[in-house]
Amino acid sequence: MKKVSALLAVLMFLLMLTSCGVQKEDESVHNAVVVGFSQLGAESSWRIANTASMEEAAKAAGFGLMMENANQKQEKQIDAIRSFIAYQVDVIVFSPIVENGWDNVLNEAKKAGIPVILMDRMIETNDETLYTSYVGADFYAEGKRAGEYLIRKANAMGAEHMNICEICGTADSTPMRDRQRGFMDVIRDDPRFTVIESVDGDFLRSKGEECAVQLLDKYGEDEIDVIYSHNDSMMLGVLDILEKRNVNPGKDIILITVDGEKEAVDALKAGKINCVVQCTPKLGDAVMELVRKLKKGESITKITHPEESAFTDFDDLQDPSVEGF
Ligand code: GZL
Repeated sequence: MKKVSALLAVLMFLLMLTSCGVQKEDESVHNAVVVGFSQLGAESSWRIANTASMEEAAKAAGFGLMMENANQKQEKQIDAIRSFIAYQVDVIVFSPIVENGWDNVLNEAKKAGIPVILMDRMIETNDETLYTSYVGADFYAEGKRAGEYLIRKANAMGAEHMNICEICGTADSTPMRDRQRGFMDVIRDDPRFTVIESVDGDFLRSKGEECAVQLLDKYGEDEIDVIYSHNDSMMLGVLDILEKRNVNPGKDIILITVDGEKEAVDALKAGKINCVVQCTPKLGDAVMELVRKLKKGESITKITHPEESAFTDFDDLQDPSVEGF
């Protein structure tokens, strides 16, 4: 009899262990957070660094990351968001390639009860409830920094007049619209400055080269005093062409760019670029912190801008803090 009761006790103990085990496993599965992430493409070093930041932050947070790369196509981003809804991810994060055309798919996410975080770029909508939060730069402030640098540089040079060529990022994207608006708002009332042309470089180095050829062929290097590029990739394409044509970059033509990738900051240190406005790609930690708060039912801020500044040829460029990403 004693053997039977001992056997029953062992069986009960094993059953208890396995049931706890199953429950623990259920809990761990149930609590696994899955983030659906639609990345717009791989057009620049900034974008590559941004993707890495998201992957590293998700891993560090212990979150699953379903990432879809849209290769610069809005329709692929919309398809990706629909697949995240079907999969019933916990949170959707995406960097909208352009500002318009998102209301329908974001209404589908809203109906599915899935919160949406905009990372890097903003959308244009009349319904602010379509997204829970935005994490990304204040591009208008970045554009203003570029304009403020140019005024300081013109003052230092005693320039009477400067012709400016602007090389723009992806049309209708937030960084393109606001980097242009901020820059123009600063220089507009200063009679020393004339923007002789704005061209579309789509944030691509190859198109930056094409724009430089087009502008130099049209105006000649003597007619162009300043080139303002909405990102480093396009500016590095401009540098390639200026050097091929024996135009002294940073001297014959003032070069102002945005992002802060290492190759551009190194060109600043070499005197080939005059101003690099910072735009950090490292947004992953901020995004995943918002995801963590959302999952715990905590309230989150609607807008998060990272701290940013600018490196210029007025700075001590030997300072170790002057470095690119
Ligand atoms: C800015 C980001 C822009 C970068 C470009 O936050 O959206 O897109 O400035 C990138 O380099 O292509």
